[in-house]
Amino acid sequence: MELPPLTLIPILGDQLSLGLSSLRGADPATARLLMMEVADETTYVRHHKQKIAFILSAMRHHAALLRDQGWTVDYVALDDPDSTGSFTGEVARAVGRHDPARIVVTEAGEWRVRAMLDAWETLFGIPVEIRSDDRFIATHAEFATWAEERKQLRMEYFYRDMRRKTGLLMDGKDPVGGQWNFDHDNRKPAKADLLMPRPLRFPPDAITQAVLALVAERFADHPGSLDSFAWAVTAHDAERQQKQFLDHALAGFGDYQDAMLTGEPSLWHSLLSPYLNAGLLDPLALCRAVEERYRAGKVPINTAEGFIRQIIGWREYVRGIYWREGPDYAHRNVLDAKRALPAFYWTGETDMHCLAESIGQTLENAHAHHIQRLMVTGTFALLIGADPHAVHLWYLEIYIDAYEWVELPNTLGMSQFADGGLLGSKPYAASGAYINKMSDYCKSCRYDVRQRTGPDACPFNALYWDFVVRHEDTLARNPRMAMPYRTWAKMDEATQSEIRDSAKAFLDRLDAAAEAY
Ligand code: FAD
Ligand code: DLZ
Ligand code: SF4
Repeated sequence: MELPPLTLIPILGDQLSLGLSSLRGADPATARLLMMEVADETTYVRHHKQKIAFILSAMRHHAALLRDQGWTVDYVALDDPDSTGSFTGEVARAVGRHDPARIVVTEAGEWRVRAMLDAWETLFGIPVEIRSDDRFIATHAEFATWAEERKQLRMEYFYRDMRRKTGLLMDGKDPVGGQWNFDHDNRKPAKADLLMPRPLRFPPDAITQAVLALVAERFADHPGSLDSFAWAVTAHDAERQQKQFLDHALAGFGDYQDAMLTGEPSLWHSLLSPYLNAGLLDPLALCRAVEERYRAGKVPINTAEGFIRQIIGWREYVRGIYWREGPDYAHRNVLDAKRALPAFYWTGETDMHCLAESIGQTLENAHAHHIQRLMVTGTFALLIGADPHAVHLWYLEIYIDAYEWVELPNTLGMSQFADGGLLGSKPYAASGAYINKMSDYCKSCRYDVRQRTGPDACPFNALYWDFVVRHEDTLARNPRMAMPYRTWAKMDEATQSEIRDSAKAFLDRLDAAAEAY
């Protein structure tokens, strides 16, 4: 009897969802699933050790789950002596093993990998069906249509369309609470107390322990520590953390979204980004659970709206921008910034307490919350004129949730303004006053946040003004920058020179340290 033709279904490391589009309609009897731990993916940037460990362990657990559900999975381990080390090489070997009639795959999350998938049909001489990734709410076509109609691509208007599309927090055609956005209620500093929410920690099981040993041995020269690894690596445990967040942290999320505290890495944040991005959690289901809490009177509107906006607004919007702008987006540099990123980004060893705290925690956990990424490490890199591509590579390698579709627009666009304002209407440049307002960092810093110049002055202060003046040609016409330029013009010349000299002295010290490194 003739055997029915096989379908080969490669599943990438950020496609760990049982409802993945490539699996839909497939017959377990005639489908061969292919999961590949490959050297190319583990080294295309120097990923934080915990990022590699998380993805490999989650892949191994997901393969076991798929097998339990009746699928046949070919699993290529990283230390397989026959491995070619690349997605394309491993698909080629699988085609050789199974002689499939066709390949079905869900689209990749990066231009780099998309180019590989696009080449397979010609390379293997069989039909390759690339399905859209419907774990996202907006399709590429929807985003393109929305963007085409506009001069400025502001997230807020896109977000309103996503509210209408999903029906989340809607009363008929109107937003619940009578307004779309409650962001102005979300700006409170926090105080540490014993009742603060804590994320769950998941002790490594045998599979994770084997992966941790592999990563420790093979990626010893990658940044970060494995010591505190306690991430969930299954959908089941990710759902437990989701529930922990909904029960204990969500209520404070809105109020304290921008707060930062020494020794408190997670505050009221969800820590769900690694699971959402790898496919262990469903973003829409999470938003519906948040809405349910709001409708049941358990959380205030500013919290529910603020959280849902991050997911169906920002997360979807940055993905839309990534695919719309194309692979060249990674090389934009409107401010012509060229400085090397300081070595302390990989060690946390700096006397600036805000940076030491944000980077130290990143090296320990492969995670930092949004305002640390944006207003501490991001703003500092912006102010010193760090090369935005180098900044992008740092964020891509160092965070457990980093894939280019989400990381690049956040870094290059939102944080470094290297796209000239496609994502943000003005650069996220700020003096030390912002960090002082939103955190307790300055209280235990060797620098004085109130001083603008001199050896004890907070470096952010002079650097801020130096940035403003350096980019006058590009930024002075921006109405949202009018205030700083007016303030600068009102300063007397002696003050202006003192500030610029102070910034120059700091930047010279940075450059000297970079040369010595
Ligand atoms: P929470 O504060 O609990 O927020 C809930 C969820 O909202 C997040 O899990 C995330 O899925 C979503 N979200 C919030 N803000 C954003 C945003 N700006 N863009 C996209 N999704 C958002 N997020 C990533 O997932 N991967 C990245 O590589 C990444 N790189 C970033 C780089 C920079 C320079 C900046 C400023 C932000 C970056 N973000 C990135 C966005 C954000 O910082 C993280 O999503 C968030 O800190 C993850 O922690 P959490 O799950 O506790 O988030
Ligand atoms: C990030 C990553 C790493 C470190 N390793 C693997 C791997 O070994 N196998 C795999 O399938 N995926 C890995 N990934 C995630 C991929 O890089 C990701 O799927 C692509 O970047 C597409 O978004
Ligand atoms: Fe950071 Fe300046 Fe505050 Fe020190 S004083 S923690 S460098 S903002």
